[in-house]
Amino acid sequence: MRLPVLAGPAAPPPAANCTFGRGCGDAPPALPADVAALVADHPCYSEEAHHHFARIHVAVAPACNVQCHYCNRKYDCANESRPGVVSERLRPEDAVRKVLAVAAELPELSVVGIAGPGDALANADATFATLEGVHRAAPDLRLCVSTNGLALPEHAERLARAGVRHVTVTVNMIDPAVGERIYPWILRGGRRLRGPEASRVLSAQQLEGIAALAARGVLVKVNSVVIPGVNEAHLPDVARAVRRAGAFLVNLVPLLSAPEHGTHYGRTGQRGPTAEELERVQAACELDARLMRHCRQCRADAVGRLSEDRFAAFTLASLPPGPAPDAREARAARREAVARVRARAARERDAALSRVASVPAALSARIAVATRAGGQVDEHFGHARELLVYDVSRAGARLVGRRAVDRYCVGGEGEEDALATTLRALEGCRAVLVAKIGRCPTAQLAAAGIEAVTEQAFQPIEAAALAWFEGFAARAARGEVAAPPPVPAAPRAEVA
Ligand code: CLF
Ligand code: SF4
Repeated sequence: MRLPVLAGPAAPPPAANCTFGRGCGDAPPALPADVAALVADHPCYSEEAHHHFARIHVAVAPACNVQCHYCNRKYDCANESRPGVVSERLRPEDAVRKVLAVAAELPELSVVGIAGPGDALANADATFATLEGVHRAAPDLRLCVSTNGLALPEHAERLARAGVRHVTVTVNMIDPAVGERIYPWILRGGRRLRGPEASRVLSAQQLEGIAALAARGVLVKVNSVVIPGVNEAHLPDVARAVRRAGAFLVNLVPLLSAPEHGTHYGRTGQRGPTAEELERVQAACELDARLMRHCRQCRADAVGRLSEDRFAAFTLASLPPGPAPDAREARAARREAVARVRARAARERDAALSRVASVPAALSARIAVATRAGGQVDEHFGHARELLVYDVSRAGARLVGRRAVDRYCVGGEGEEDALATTLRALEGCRAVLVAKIGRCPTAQLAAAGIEAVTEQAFQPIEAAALAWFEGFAARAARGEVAAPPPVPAAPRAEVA
């Protein structure tokens, strides 16, 4: 099966009467049924799935064949994880045991990934032993691999034969002049290559590897680290090139960089992008590629849904002795239950869409949503550690990204500092949809021009966003909507 390459929606230029001076975009094109089935329960490939399904990363790949200026290998791979030491590196047999034990505990587990802490294919023996062991023991779990792509062409066939249907390749450049500023060296054929030659070889291997996987029916996601002043203007070219090679999805990952990471970029003061810069790059790349916007930059030993980190609860030492029970039936039952929840959410979204069909196309509004799980507005404002930000128009509610916030309610008291962080994270938002909120933060949000909305509590997010938008559009038609207030300082692009 040659997989279709899908462009994302091209955002039209903002209309003169657009409330916020941004275009509103069309609904993204629907996926073909075979591809939709492949992504339906993958929390990274499907935004909707990330509310319902979990992944586990098994850290069986410590070595790397590339040096990136944003990586210190004492920490997790910055491509697929946030900086932080991997708590335990695993042998393949332990990795399989851990996967089965976690799968017995978490019926929502759908994906097993290898994402470092080095490069999966620079540790090919351990990677394939793990993949093949998991596939034998739990064939219903999806296999996922993340790689820098240097060794991809020679492994593409074996990955496909091992049952891997999802591969992430980190592609930060196609121009060696840009690559020189990201990669000091690579190891290839027993030689250490430096300078533009290193980046030329890396880029050629990445594009060839992506094409080889796509030709074998593997869905390729490309992660591109956004590095201001280094590659951000070049990333639309990268998106075009990887799309041509056969990539399915592009994930623009903000650079994580701080002196304490001990990386070249951290030591030399290279900063990550602001939220505004990241959005600009996303808008430019979206013309050519379908984008992932819900990445959590997770650890190489992450466990659970993307919004949670349960790795500490599943260390090798904490696993129950003896073989784990076969939990395939429980996972199948969970998939069916999730399918019912999603079908209901789709019906409610479609009904809400029909109610806003006559709203002017140029009207859109940005809102934030507090959610815990299940794709609903179900988190209290004071408990939220992150907010999902959506642009809402008559075309639907489109995820823009997520914003980390400090928990406002600590020990029953409201934290003023936390509220200041939240207000910055809510830049440009008209409303925040929450399950519950106190009078004091409601008033402070209102003073900043942001409505706190509880009427949509426990409703599916898209339907809830559209229901709020219906009222907003009515107010806009009556001339009751003011321009959003300016916000003092642009926050850094979201990282967990
Ligand atoms: Fe893991 Fe990566 Fe597979 Fe997902 S993560 S190997 S594709 S199962 Fe997902 Fe984590 Fe982002 Fe990666 S949220 S860092 S994109
Ligand atoms: Fe680090 Fe990953 Fe780059 Fe290797 S490919 S140097 S592990 S970020």
